[in-house]
Amino acid sequence: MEYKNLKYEIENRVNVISINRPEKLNALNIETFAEIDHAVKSSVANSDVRLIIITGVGDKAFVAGADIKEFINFSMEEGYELSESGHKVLTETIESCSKPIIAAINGYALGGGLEIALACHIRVASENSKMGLPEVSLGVIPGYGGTQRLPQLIGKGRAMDMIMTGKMIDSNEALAFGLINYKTSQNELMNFTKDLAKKILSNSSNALKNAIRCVNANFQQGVNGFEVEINEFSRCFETKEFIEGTSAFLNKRKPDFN
Ligand code: CO8
Repeated sequence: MEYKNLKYEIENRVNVISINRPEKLNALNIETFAEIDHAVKSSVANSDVRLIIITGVGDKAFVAGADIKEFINFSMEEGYELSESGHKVLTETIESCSKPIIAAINGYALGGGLEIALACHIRVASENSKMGLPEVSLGVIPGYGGTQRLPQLIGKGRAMDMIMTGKMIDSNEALAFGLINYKTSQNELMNFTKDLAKKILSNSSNALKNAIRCVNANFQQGVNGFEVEINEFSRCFETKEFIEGTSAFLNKRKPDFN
């Protein structure tokens, strides 16, 4: 499919999805959001892809939030629908994705933009990045999971502070908080993220998929993550990748999981 607001590139089994509305600081309109959903699902279905990187086009913004112009006249019902459909994409398509997803944050990650990054499995940010949930300054609250995922990552007190002040934090503070996993220079962001992808992809895709499911289970209400782990652990046995990984170890060679 041709995307209007995304760049979609596959190289070395890594799919880079770049949100491409730089003149609007990559603000997420409904069309762009639907394209991200489609692009990630296509990559999951594509056996040539083993890992996904989401980033923004330009050197200023990852995503500066949901497109404010689009929801300015919304009714309560429309707001509910927007938030509910957004939750579905972030939870089912991104957070629960069976292939690793890394957010390469290259500038402003605000509101819905930070919420996309929070749903990804790992976050790398360039030193010029600014992250925040400024929704209360607009008279709304984070509507794409920010009130839930931010405290899960950085703790309740810090999340309350960020959400109530609406302030932006820089990549140093984000790193200290554990909001991002790695900080790089602006120039090195994509190379660093691709190197990280390479490292992850030297491991078994099947094991990665099972591990993602187990970690996510820890945050799902009513789900016993330990039981999920027992099941997912046992599912690894008798797979080709388990045989490859263990026999490579015993034969003192690197496993080939491609
Ligand atoms: N929506 C729409 N347009 C945007 C947005 C946005 N979020 N962010 C930037 N733009 C546009 C600007 O309007 C401007 O367009 P134009 O040139 O046509 O006037 C262009 O991008 C460039 O922006 P600026 O001129 O403002 O650039 P600056 O460098 O001066 O400032 C900022 C950069 C500080 C990032 C500034 O643009 C800003 O504050 N943007 C808004 C940030 C924000 O509040 N984001 C949160 C939005 S709300 C949200 O994400 C809710 C998510 C939950 C969804 C569920 C809702 C129910």
